Amino acid sequence: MKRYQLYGGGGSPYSQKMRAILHYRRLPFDWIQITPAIRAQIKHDGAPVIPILRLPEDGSLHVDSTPLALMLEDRHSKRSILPTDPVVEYLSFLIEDMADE
Ligand SMILES: N[C@@H](CCC(=O)N[C@@H](CS)C(=O)NCC(=O)O)C(=O)O
Repeated sequence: MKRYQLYGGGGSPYSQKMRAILHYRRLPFDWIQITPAIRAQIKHDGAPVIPILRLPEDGSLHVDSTPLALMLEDRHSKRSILPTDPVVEYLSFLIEDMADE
């Protein structure tokens, strides 16, 4: 499998969230510490935030950790992070929504 690339910051909780998800899901990825020079090189249409995920197949760049996590759910079936019980899944989304911003 080709590798994802995750651009993020060591002190960025959203970056660490995505890093933890990729580790847990055992998806191959490269961690790239963001710097002003790297930030200037990578262009995308999303909000100017980290983390930024580069997809392996087309190099496209995507932001926003919760949609990124759900994108990974669509793309990979093993080691899902979504609870199987629908009630717990609802609570998980509720907590996620509350804590995200
Ligand atoms: N909703 C976004 C929030 C991302 C966010 O606010 N990231 C912060 C760092 S933790 C950021 O990039 N701030 C602007 C900056 O560092 O230039 C997500 O979940 O990824």
